[in-house]
Amino acid sequence: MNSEYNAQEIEAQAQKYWQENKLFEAIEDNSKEKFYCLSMFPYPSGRLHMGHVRNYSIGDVIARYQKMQGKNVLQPIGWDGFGLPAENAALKNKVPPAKWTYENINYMRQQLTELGFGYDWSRELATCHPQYYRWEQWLFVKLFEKGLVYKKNAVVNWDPVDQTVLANEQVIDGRGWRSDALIEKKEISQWFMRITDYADELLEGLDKLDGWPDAVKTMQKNWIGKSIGLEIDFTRKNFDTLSVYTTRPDTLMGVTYLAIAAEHPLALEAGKDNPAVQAFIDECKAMETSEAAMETMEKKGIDSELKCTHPITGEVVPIWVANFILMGYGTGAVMSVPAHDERDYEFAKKYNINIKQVINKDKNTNEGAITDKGVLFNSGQFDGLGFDQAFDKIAKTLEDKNLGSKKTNYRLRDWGVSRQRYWGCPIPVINCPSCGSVAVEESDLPVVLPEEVSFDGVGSPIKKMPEFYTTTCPKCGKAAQRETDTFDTFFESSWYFSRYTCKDNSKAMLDERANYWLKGGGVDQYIGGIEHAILHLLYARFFNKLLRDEGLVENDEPFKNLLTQGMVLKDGAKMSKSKGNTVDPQEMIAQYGADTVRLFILFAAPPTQDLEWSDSGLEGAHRFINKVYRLVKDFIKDQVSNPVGSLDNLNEIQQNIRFKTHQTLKKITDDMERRHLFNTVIAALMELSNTLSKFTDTTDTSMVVRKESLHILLKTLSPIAPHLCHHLWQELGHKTAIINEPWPSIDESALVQNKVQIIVQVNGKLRAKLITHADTSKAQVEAQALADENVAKFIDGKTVIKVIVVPNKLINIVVH
Ligand code: ANZ
Ligand code: ZN
Repeated sequence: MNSEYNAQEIEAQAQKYWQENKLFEAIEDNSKEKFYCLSMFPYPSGRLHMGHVRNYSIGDVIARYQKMQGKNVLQPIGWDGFGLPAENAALKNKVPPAKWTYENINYMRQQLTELGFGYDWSRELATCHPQYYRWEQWLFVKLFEKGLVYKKNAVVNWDPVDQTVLANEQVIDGRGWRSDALIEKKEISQWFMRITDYADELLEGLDKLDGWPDAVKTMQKNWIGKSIGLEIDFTRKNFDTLSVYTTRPDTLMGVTYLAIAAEHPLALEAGKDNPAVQAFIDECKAMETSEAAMETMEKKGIDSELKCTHPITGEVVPIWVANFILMGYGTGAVMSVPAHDERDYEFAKKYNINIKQVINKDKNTNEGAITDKGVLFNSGQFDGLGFDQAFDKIAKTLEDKNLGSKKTNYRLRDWGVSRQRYWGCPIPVINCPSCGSVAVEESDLPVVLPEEVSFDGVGSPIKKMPEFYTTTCPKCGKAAQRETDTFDTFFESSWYFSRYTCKDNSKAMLDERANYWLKGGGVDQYIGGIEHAILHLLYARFFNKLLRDEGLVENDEPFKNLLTQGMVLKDGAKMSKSKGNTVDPQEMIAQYGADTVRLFILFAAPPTQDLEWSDSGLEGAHRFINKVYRLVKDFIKDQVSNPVGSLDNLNEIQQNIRFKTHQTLKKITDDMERRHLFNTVIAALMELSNTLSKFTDTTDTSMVVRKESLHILLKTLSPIAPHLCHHLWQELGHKTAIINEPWPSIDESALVQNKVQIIVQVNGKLRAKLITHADTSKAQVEAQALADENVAKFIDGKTVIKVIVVPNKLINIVVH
């Protein structure tokens, strides 16, 4: 028997045992409650980083804990295989992206194994395998038939020197990453998915996601950005109209100008006869169009000299062209109310446009726009109304004149899924000169991405491979070309969690097993980074609804509970390669063992908060692991034979040990289950082991007490430090694996501290024995005695004359 803790040996043995006994292979079983525990799958970048270790340690503790609760647990893992880094690495190292990716997967799989994560490896998948992506091509074809995908022009980054489209990451300060050329905006035809058809359901579904952090739900809500307003027509000459979208129709009587986007048809029309307007439009074209940039840039505009008529007052209103109006939102035109909107105020001040206040009489526009809602004035027939009344009455008035109607708008746009990259899933479409875009026939799927390619970084190799793209049209049979764009890699990560349930199915995308694992609200626990709060989680929710409407799954939502873990910091900054402050998990595992690394990372902070890396913290974790090891080894040394004895007659010290043990168990069960506070679980177990290390008594009864406590310590520590606990459990002589043990149950009677036995007499004769706290009050002891069944029998129908209490010893009830 080794007397020194040897992490390498213990961990290799435990991992071998789990693997040989297939302890984490999940099988569908309707007689058991299922628990699907999922951590966001990694991008195979080459090596695990500490953020991964944290994410996967949290997931593993939850999965192992739920298994000990008797649930049928599924914890799968796989690889988010496609993506740009593989292309960059290919260029640098002269290996095809596929080869690089598969090599990384092999290395990282070994790392995950060494960390002891309880994955069902039989379900491992990589999204860059044709057996995976064929099914998203299949789904795309279905959606194509349903009209849920369509083609539209969209802007891309165009490198005029390399003659290629660049990803946003490849544009650095406005220049191409390789060519250093000034990047141009270019419009090309791309594929979109109608996520906006699901905007309302995606929004309303958030209310039912009780297991999600509020912050994430708020971010999604804002991203969807539902707003209810009016579309109002301002008439122009020849009965033409200019429609605006507003959420504040109550300010209609304060409109002093209209503002339209530079791309608005009316602006283009004005530009034809007005060179100054045209020059302004050209200037706007060169600008960045992201919403964030729109917020911060200087507000500029020009009077188009066109006019229109106010729908209520009939007054003439000037039309301006402005750089902060988005063509893609509402109608691309805004009724401007400088008195009540900050942007309009800034603009009106700059260009000397009239400001007319119509809300909140008691406030003054000298200091800026008055944006809060209030009572109308200066508004003719609408004076005195509040926001809701004014909204309704103005809507009604305009509807009657046929000059307006209620309208709901969303900030959410349809999802552009085309990428002009190589290392992605080919979009299964054939472009025919006569038939247009035709979906690839189901029987011809998958469209396989060639993996043996020479990669020079200038554009996608498949765009230069006639052997890939020349084909015939499935409709008319004429020569045609395959689509050479690939899907946005968010496509793959939007449904991988459902494919884990049946990844061996070569006949269908999903089968009944998906419903088994996803029933009751989807994945039971999803764990990942907050950086995925919006896009990944929204796309996954969207895909789940597409799959549901295709009849492939029953649940409405994919993730029932979501935990977003905090970042891993070093010296206060996020650990990252670019900052050069990373700690390599591999080195730490080699030095201390996986259990120490897991324990440290779970102990250093609650899962949802940021964690500061600390070498001394890691050493502290290591000392604790060693301490538990020694505790158990010392117990084994003290154990002559299998300790037998009862837990009924304990002395005070023994009682205290049991009290501490069960009190700890009670606390950590709650912290594990409800709050996921693994750091306080570990703190409580450290305290318990301190108590136990001082209790070295070797009497039979004490050995029984020690054994019970050690069992509880090992079982509850096992989700966190699984190798150590697996090893020590077997050292204690068990033939079973600790991971198959049920979570220990709390003995409430052990939680009664300082127990004393009190003799209850009636007229001097023994009638009962009570167990109570040593410090129980006289009145309470008396009440407890009188409530005893046997005592009641002897005082029934008699009068109690006197009750004598000898504290902690005796109570005598005198009756006659
Ligand atoms: C008049 C008004 C008065 C407005 C007022 C606000 C305050 P959400 O909630 O995001 O839907 N707007 C409409 N279309 C726009 C576009 N294409 N580009 C820029 N701004 C646009 O915001 C709706 C409000 O944003 C609308 O209500 C409109 O300005 C502006 F005191 O109309 B409002
Ligand atoms: Zn054709």
